[in-house]
Amino acid sequence: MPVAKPESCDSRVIAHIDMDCFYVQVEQRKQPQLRGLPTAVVQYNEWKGGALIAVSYEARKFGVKRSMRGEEAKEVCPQIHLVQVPVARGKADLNGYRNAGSEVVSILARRGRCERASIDEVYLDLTDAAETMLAEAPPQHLEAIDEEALKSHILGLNNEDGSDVKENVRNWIHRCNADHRDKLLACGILIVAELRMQVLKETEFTCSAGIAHNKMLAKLASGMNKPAQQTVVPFSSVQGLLNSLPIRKMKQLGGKLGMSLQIDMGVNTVGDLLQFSEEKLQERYGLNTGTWLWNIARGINGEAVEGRLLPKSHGSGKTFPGPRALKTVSAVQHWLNQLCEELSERLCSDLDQNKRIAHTLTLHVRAYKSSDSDSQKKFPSKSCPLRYGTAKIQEDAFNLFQAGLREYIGLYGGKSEGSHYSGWGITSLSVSASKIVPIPSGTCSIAKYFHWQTSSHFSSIQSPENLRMDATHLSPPGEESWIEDTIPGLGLQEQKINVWKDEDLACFPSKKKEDGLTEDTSPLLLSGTQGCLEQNQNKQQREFSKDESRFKSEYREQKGTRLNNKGTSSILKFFKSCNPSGASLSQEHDKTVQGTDAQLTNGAGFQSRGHSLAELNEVEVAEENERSSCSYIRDQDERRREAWSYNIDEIDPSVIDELPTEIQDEIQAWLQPRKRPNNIVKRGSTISHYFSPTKKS
Ligand code: DCP
Repeated sequence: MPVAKPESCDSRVIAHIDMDCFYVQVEQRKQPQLRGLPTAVVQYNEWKGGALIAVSYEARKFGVKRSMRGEEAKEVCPQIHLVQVPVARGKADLNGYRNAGSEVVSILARRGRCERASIDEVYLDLTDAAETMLAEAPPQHLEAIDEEALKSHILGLNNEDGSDVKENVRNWIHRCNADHRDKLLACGILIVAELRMQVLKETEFTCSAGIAHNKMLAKLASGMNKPAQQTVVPFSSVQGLLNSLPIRKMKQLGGKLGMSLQIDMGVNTVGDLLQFSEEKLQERYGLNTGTWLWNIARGINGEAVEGRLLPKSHGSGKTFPGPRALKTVSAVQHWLNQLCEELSERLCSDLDQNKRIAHTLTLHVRAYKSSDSDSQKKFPSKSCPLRYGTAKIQEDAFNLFQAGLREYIGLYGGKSEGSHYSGWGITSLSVSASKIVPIPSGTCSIAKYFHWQTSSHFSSIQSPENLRMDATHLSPPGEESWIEDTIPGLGLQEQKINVWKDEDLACFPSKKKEDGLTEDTSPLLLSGTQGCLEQNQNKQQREFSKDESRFKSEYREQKGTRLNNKGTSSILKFFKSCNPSGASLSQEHDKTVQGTDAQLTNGAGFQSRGHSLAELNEVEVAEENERSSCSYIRDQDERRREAWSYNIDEIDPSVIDELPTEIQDEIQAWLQPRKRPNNIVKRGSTISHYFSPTKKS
């Protein structure tokens, strides 16, 4: 549940930076001949040309959508270039995209506190930088304002017909009588424009940005004018922005809470929330959430930008749709081993590069049973303390699977071993490592840490009670010790969690004890060996640096001809100079800068990110009375599936944690069993209403 945080009394300047069609840009940088052409990145599953996961803006103009498969995209845009996501270990390899995201983060972090929110999104707290600018070089005295800043969209700025939009922006930035908050935002406009140009020069990626007084508003604004543009929300325009915004579009309201607001309270837009007192909302949703809801209706959001440049968790997953479903324990074990190997590599790399350690291993599974007696039952997710070493992670993940399977198929169904098919199918597997915390600085404490972890695990073979205790010990400081739900499942497997058996430790070396048992030894405890951690790491680093140096030399070559354009002051000029033939981005940009056109383009752009739920809600209302609750839910799922045109089995589970939060919310809402709505109030609340050009903002 969301928690209300008091908004700091001093004004803040927060930016949300969102990369444009990110995976496409990464692929276009690798193949510059694709720049400016209709391009899409497709998933590794090649069925019907593969599912599209990122679509260039040039392709979007032809009606290509992320929900399509490659073949459909070819139908609407025969000249489209489809690039397959890189594959490793038989699954999508996102490392190239993650690294590209890190390049951007490292540039953005130069001007303020930076929080990496997903694979392609970042929040920045620019308050200090803006205050400094205001004190030292206030924008109202600036004679020359950068072109890119002048192209900003300032919500509520009156761009009457015929007026020069850039001139209006210049005047807004120059206002001497503006209040302190708007003056800070004016600084934010200049800083963000400069940062975006810097990102473009150093990485060749364009991004869009929202600039406002808090994270919530900045995030809403960044998607409004894409690609390669920035949108500002002055305080006076907040209510206009929120009033007709569909409630489910708000961060944290895409799931159960948003659904309850619609179903139980008849709230379809953020503006609808204004009718409820804080007490009423607290009565219904508890003190914290009630206050949080009351606040967001008024654009108040005190959430701080966390200084976090690294991901909160690591995951590796794979889907097995349709006939590819895994039907034997040995097939599951094979794939779990692959996934754990990748996870282990990433953990080692994180440990080595960032000195961070993960504490919890979680297994998520999607499954079906062919004896359909209890089709609603989900395969339970299971967690346990994470032990470093590929073989250990593989073993623990497999044990978690066995424990989950027993619960899923019932006590007597668990006899399926080896290659024996026993009436279930696994359509998705993912392992993740979470509760990642920095190791206290200094090798000595790292060594102690591992020693402690090792001895904790020695006791974990004894009983579920010990497991519970271990979890408490292993929890990062200040974190809740363990999720109770996960304990019973582990109890079932207690005899199988045998830390002594590991011999194939890809990450940490083991040494044989005299009694024949194997003892964990951290590479950090073993002077001289440094273990496979380093070997893995060196291998990875060699690969990365090979890629990197290849990129750098290509980049240097290109830079000579393309990037040495010191006089270029805008993204438009930049692309014109570096790709005269691929003018479509420039055209798109030109078009979107033109007032009304801009809003229409926004509507389409935003719609493609998640239109279907908002539209669907209206269909739900119209048809609600005709359905029994059971078939209703089934139909809704079907309908939602069609509207979203995304097969749940095809969403790569390993990427979900890294995707933008609204997509995560959407997936979450989709996976949750739905209540039957009984009092939804029908309102004109589609996303297209929100972006309607006639709307006052
Ligand atoms: N992604 C994915 N699977 C999905 C959705 C997205 O793998 N179902 C990946 C590909 C995207 C990246 O995440 O490039 C970022 O997602 P966004 O929603 O930010 O979309 P884009 O960056 O592609 O486009 P936009 O310019 O609309 O933000």
